Order: sequence, then C-alpha cells, then structure tokens
Amino acid sequence: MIIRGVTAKKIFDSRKEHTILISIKTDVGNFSASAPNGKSKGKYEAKPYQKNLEGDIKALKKFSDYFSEEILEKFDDLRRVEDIVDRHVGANTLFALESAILKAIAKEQKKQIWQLINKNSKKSPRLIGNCIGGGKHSEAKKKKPDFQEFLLIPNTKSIEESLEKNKKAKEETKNLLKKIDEKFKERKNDEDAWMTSLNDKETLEVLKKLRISLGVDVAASSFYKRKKYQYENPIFKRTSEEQKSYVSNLIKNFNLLYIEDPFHEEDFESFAKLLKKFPNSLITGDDLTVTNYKRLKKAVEMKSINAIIVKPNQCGSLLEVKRVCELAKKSDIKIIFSHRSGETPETVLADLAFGFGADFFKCGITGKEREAKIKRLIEIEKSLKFSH
Ligand code: 2PG
Ligand code: MG
Repeated sequence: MIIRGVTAKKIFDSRKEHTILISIKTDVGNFSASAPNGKSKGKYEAKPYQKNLEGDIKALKKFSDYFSEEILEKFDDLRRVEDIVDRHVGANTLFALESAILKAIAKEQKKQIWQLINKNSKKSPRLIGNCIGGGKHSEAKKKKPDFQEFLLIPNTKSIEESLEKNKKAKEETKNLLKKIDEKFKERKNDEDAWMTSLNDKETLEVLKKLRISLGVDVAASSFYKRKKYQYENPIFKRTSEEQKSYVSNLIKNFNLLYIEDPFHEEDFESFAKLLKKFPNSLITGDDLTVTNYKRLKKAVEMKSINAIIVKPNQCGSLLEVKRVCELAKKSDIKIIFSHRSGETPETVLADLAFGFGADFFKCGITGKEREAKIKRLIEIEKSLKFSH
C-alpha cells in the first residue's frame, strides 16, 4: 500500500471540543480516522499535539510527500511512519494517522484491522460500562460524587448480551436515583453517565441493588492536592493511609471487582499495598501508567497493579501500545482498552482491543460515539462465530 497524500482537519468531539481527523489517499482508496480527547489526563501522558492542532495539521502537510516513498504492508511497518513524523506531531495526530494507515493496509490485504495485529485472536473482552459519573466528568459546581466513574461489569457469554444487560441496568439506575436523589434531573455527563448529587458511598448503595459486579474509577490524582485527598461530598481530607483504609472498606463492603487509580499518579507504593491486600480485585493503573512502557515496567517491578488501562492516544504510537500489551501479558496484568471522555464515532479502538487480546473494554453504555465502538466489537464477535 502506498500513501499518495495526507490531509488533516479539525472536527468536534462529543464534548464539542476540537480534535483531529486525518484522511489519507492511497493506491487502494481513501481512508480516515479521528482521535478522542481526555479531560482527567495523567501528568505523564504524551502531548496530544506537538504545539497545537493547527501546527500538527501544517506538519503533516509538510511531510505528505515523504510518505509516498514507503510501501506499507503490515502492522510493524508503522515504524517507518514514526521515523518520518517523530517529534513533529503529537499523540492525537500520530494515533489518527496510524489508525487510518491500518485501515488502508487491512483493505489491501483483504483483512480486518484486528487481523493485522493477531490473526488468531478469538477472545472477546468483557465490558466495563460507565453508569454513574462524578469528579471531573460531571458539572463543576454541582454536588456530586468525588469518584469519577461508577462502573458495571456484567458477566455474560457474549458482548451483545453484556451491552443489553448494561443498558437495562442503566435504566433501572435512573429509576432508583429518581427515588433516592431528590436533586436528580435525569441529566448525563461527558460520558453519557447519570449525574447524581449522592456521594460515593450512597452511589454504590444504589448500584449494589443491580446485582452486577461493580467497579470505580477513583481518578484520585484529580483531587489530590497539598499531600491530601480533598473530598468535597462530604468535605473531608484524607492522608494516603486514610485513603487506603477508605478504599479498602469500599472494596469489602461493595465487593468491588475493579478499582482504577485509587491513589495519585506518583504513588506506586500505595497501589502495591492495596494489591497485596486485595489480590482478587483488579487494582488498575490509568494515570499511573498512561500507556507508557517505562511506567508499566516500574509498576510491574513494584507489584503495584494487576490491571492496566490502555488508551492509545495517551502515547499516540501504536507500536508503543503493542509493547505495553506484550509486557502486560508477560507480567500477568489484565489489559483494559478504554475510550476517552471526549469521543468521536471512530471504531478502531474495538479492533485494537480485539487484536491485542484485551481482557476488558471500558466504555460508556449509551451515546452514539460509545455505542459505535461496542457495536464494532459485537460485529467482530459475530464474524468469528460465523467462521467457526
Ligand atoms: C479515564 C478516562 C475515560 P479521560 O479517566 O479513565 O473514562 O477519562 O478520557 O477524561 O481521561
Ligand atoms: Mg481513569
């Protein structure tokens, strides 16, 4: 496959913020892909753009001709693309460019994108769906949970059934919130999750009634200031030690299967202590590890986590995503591919998750951008059943 030209433009994400859409002209047709945007970003994430979105669009234009000298036939050929644009564009741009290129290679090879990564993949990831939201993803001035996400993790045979289960549970949650939270207005946040004025514990009490495994994204870095976790609902400051006992009690009382970023992004030690106490829950790094090989390596060495969030645009490079997934697998760390809070209808994330053998797929339950990704997973799952 040969690239004959690259163009890029600004589009809006689901939060009405700008993001990048890249289109490539090739000898096998035209392909495009877009990147999402995070809001509760890790300090160690790669920058989305080298300087800004406009600058990256210009840089791509400048390099457009260089690409035509390369013949790209397989996943690892992305190396040659990275050699050209290295340090000239940011993570969002690189992710969208590489995704568009994979679409073109897949077309030429008459394969699905996931097959370019591993043609023998067969495992469907288990869904982790965002049902209620607080923290940075919900409106600033309103009373809300301090934790960013309250997640449902159904255990069913197929992704289709899991999505159905999550959708029903989300409707049921609405009815429960109507009864318990007098301020509840049926409003949704950035990830299409319900907004509530309840606090963390009250929210978990509501979700407990659903009889589905529960998880939380504490996103603790977003409220860690002056060496304390600064809770607002109710107002209370917790030291690291207090945070550990608070989270431990929640894990015990609500039988939490999944806990993401329970401590701030520098605190590998506290993660390790929690994992030692709860080896059967998924103690997950997101801001801690930011889809970065070196940070994952540190987390492995310190035994901080047994699960890692993979968001391709945290690093941009799909080759880095591959290295991260390989190290995670080797180290017995569960892989969770994840959407971002500002999304586009792009579905390549589903193919990447399937190709890299993700154990879980974290995504909103409703909203066209989120559903498009889950639908793509269902499509892949069905195509496999059909071929067996
Ligand atoms: C997270 C994500 C996605 P954001 O913290 O896990 O839910 O949020 O995209 O804002 O980083
Ligand atoms: Mg997170």
